Amino acid sequence: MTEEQQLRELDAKLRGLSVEGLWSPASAADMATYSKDPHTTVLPHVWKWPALYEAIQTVADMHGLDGKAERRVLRLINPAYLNQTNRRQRTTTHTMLMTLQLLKPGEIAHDHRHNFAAFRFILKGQGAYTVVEGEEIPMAEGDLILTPSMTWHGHRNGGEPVVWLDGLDNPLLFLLQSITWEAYPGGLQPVKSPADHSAPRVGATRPMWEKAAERPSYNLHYKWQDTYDKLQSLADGPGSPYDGVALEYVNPTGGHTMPTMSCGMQMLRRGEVTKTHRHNYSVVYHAFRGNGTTVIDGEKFNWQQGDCFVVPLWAWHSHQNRSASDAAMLFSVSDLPVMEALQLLREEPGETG
Ligand code: GTQ
Ligand code: FE2
Repeated sequence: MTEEQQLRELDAKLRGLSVEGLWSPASAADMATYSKDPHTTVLPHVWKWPALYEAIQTVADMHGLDGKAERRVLRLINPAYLNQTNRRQRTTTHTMLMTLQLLKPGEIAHDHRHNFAAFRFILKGQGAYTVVEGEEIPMAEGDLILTPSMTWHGHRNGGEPVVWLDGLDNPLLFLLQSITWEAYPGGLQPVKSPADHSAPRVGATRPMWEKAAERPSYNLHYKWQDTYDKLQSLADGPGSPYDGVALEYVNPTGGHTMPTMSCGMQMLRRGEVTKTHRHNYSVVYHAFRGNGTTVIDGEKFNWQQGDCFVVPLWAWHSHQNRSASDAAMLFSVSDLPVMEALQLLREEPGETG
């Protein structure tokens, strides 16, 4: 027997013992792909708004929500993951899933809760609201509404067709093999007495008889007007060299939006071109206002209002507002908090910047 044959025989025997030698050709080939830079399977991609909007309207015209699906949702699938046979791996990035959702007048998307966290960024329409843990939150254009892990939530519409973007961390929870989901018994949770739920929780008062542990440590509703005013107040300053006037939606303790996802809104002033950098978290953007170009690893990706696009982790990137007269606004979500919590966060400036 040759040495090679002996090794293969040993490999087969070891396999029977549920072990594997690092000398196997497969192991060696895998080791050879390691380098000082991370490798990602996430691809850069732009989803154009007109096609997305037409698709969600077409399905809304075809049938109501009842019995067809839990939510009327269009999943944005990264081209790299279109052929994944497991539905849970057909996602926008390896950690995040973005979906476009439409709720018609009179429709109810029943209450449920899950341990994957989600948010809604409202794009179009008035008169719908999301109920989160008994709080009725009106959905208005440009608002961000959070449904943190395990919060009961559902959507109801008493107005026009309303369209929003959902962001979810369930690809990450899939990887951790920890996804849970449950329907609210009876379908609809009771709504608490009307109150201004959008009031800032920091410095706000609370009934003393509520146990401290029952008080949510998050803000559920970020109104567009507040975000816009803050952007305007910073418009004449230097901003960030890589992102322009960029805001993070912070939780009341000053931390990231949620433990697994950081949401942001950045303004690129007219003609603004940012410097190039890269980091080991991925970002999904939505062009809320304006037109621009994002250069990702040397390739130009043009975006118009309504488009969504992905900047994969460790890809060099810079943004440009193509308008000489109007500001561009980019809504974004990233998995930065995950990398930070694991003490794996890395960022590098580009050569020119
Ligand atoms: O609106 O609660 O896109 O539970 C995926 C799962 C939206 C939602 C999605 C969900 C929701
Ligand atoms: Fe949900």
